Amino acid sequence: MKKELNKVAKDINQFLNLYLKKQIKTSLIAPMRYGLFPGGKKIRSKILMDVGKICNVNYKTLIKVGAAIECIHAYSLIHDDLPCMDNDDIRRGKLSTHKKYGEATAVLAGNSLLTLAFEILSDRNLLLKEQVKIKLIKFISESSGHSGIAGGQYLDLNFEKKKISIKKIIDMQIKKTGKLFVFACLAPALIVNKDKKIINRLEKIGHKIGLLFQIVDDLIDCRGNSKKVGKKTKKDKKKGKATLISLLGYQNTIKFAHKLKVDILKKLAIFGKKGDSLKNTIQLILERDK
Ligand code: GRG
Repeated sequence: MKKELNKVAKDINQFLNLYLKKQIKTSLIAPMRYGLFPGGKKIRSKILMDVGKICNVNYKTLIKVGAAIECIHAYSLIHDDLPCMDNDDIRRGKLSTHKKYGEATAVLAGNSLLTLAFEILSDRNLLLKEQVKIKLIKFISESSGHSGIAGGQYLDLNFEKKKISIKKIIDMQIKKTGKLFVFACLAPALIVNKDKKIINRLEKIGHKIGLLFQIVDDLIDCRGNSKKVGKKTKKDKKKGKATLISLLGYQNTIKFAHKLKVDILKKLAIFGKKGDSLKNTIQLILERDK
């Protein structure tokens, strides 16, 4: 299982490395590379590949779509670490991008990774019909903006040190983290033009996987093994972050996560054996310790 994840990570890094080599040489390439490489786990791209198996989409095509997802993800991490956001000095086991290059450069490198994602998805070498590319770009834009990652981040910062209902916390986490997972779940279905029923089901699955991923992230923060995780931990409590743990406690949050997994597996059942790879990734998400 981990082997498959590592292969996806390697193939995406290889693609991105070549893609950046072909760019005009500017001073922002180095901080962009710093935020991208060696990079994180590539879980979102693994999910993209898993759904690709369900929808019979070509692996090489999905590597390019995954590269776009990872650019947006890396951008969100660079901006998340800034002093005006979560103010973190360490990310992926090294200095966060603004600590290494300064705040202004980190903001601009992040912005450039966002637009690089759109460049990759509109590239002529991505062998998809123009109409499909437009659909993907529209959907990844919606997932990243005010009704997606940026909107979720706004709520996350706004909820600090306040008593927030479980419904609102879940809504915030689905936006902040879940929306990119929804894109990963839906992109293969959009590529092969699956019917509305399948699209709706994959959208729900994506929301739940994203939420599960964020809940496990909060549990990892609470357990607090900074060395293993490659970033500072036990921050959520200090910052007064609104998480399910802050509301339900650690043990009940674990129970919540297990229920969520069962729920996802039920929703996946209609795909039969084709959904096995995705099922394994969900187990990996639940069991992860970094
Ligand atoms: C509009 C894209 C965009 C960003 C601006 C800063 C910001 C708004 C949003 C922050 C979103 C954010 C950082 C959510 C947390 C998601 C999360 C759990 C990140 C950790 O993901 P992993 O564990 O990281 O997959 P690796 O390092 O493995 O890639």
